[in-house]
Amino acid sequence: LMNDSEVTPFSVPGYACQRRCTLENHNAVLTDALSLLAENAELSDEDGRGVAFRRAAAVLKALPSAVTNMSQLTGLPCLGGHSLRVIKDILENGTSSEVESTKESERFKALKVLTGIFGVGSKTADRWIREGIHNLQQLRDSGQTLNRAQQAGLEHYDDIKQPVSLAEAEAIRGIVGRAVASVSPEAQIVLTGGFRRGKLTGHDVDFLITHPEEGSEVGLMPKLVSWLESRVSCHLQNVLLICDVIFLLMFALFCRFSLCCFIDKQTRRWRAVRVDLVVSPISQFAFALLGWTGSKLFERELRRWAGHEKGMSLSSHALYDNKQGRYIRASSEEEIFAHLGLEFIPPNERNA
Ligand code: DGT
Ligand code: MG
Repeated sequence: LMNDSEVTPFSVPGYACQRRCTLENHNAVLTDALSLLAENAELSDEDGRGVAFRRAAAVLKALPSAVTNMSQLTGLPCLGGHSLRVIKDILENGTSSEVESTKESERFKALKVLTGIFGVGSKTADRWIREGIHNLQQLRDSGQTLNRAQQAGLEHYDDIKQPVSLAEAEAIRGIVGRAVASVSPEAQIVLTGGFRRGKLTGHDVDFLITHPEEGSEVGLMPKLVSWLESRVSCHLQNVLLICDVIFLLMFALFCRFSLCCFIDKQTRRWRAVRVDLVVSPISQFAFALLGWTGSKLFERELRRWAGHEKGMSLSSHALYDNKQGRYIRASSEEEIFAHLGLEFIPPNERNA
């Protein structure tokens, strides 16, 4: 009787928020393929299909070793027929014909380029494609009306496409930290998003700002904006090199803004980087920290777990118990996991 380890099926819990998933991925070829199909579905407004592929990829990311045989997948959650076909194709042929043809399709390429412009979503990109616009030059030549965000996005396209390094994120943290300290000395700023999960690069830099005294965070964002605008006027006065940041765009949609520009000290040239700033009252800080740390799928799964398994509603602001009809307070991420009946998962293991 053989007990071949190759055919011992893997076993993982059903929700990504029940699993520890570091950045170490033993199945990158498979998860890249499924992620590409997820991206294509999301760009085509098929969110259900997108989530299905994301969940399947997350299950494979959580496995302790590489999949070599389809029989190892028996009984794993979230692997639907479509995902299994793609995995089988890759295990048998080295590539998936569906993934390859998607990657090469004109529509996918155009959607990627156009939605790569800051401020352009899949609906806008789709409309442009139907009008015959497939690339940046065609967009520039088309005379389409662009809003302010999109204009800046188009202007800084190459910079924004380039990943942000941890060193850049830390430099920006220093700049924004100084700005925050000068408008509100007690306020605190935390790096969230992928960098908090241990990633070494990101598509943006995410910060969460709070104040130890409830209510004192009110008005913090406008003050921060004024401070940064005074730096812009310093730029206009031709002392460019001592002011290392200007914010190009501020989305005053509540307490959030993004897209900034700063000087790269080495090259002495401006570089645009996406920065997401969020301000949270201290009473909501733990929820905001959990909600803005990601990964996106981990967040989605936390909310699904809360809703389906616990009868609760989780957001980046609060946790609500639907049966008891009341909000549940928490002052740390650990407390939120405990309220949800989940084992605490530290940020570097939330890379679902
Ligand atoms: P990156 O930047 O490529 O390394 O990837 P992440 O993981 O930093 O993802 P990002 O920057 O898009 O978002 C960070 C987290 O913030 C993500 O897990 C979900 C959350 N998030 C993003 N956008 C929104 C939003 O509009 N509302 C809320 N509540 N959360 C958001
Ligand atoms: Mg990010």
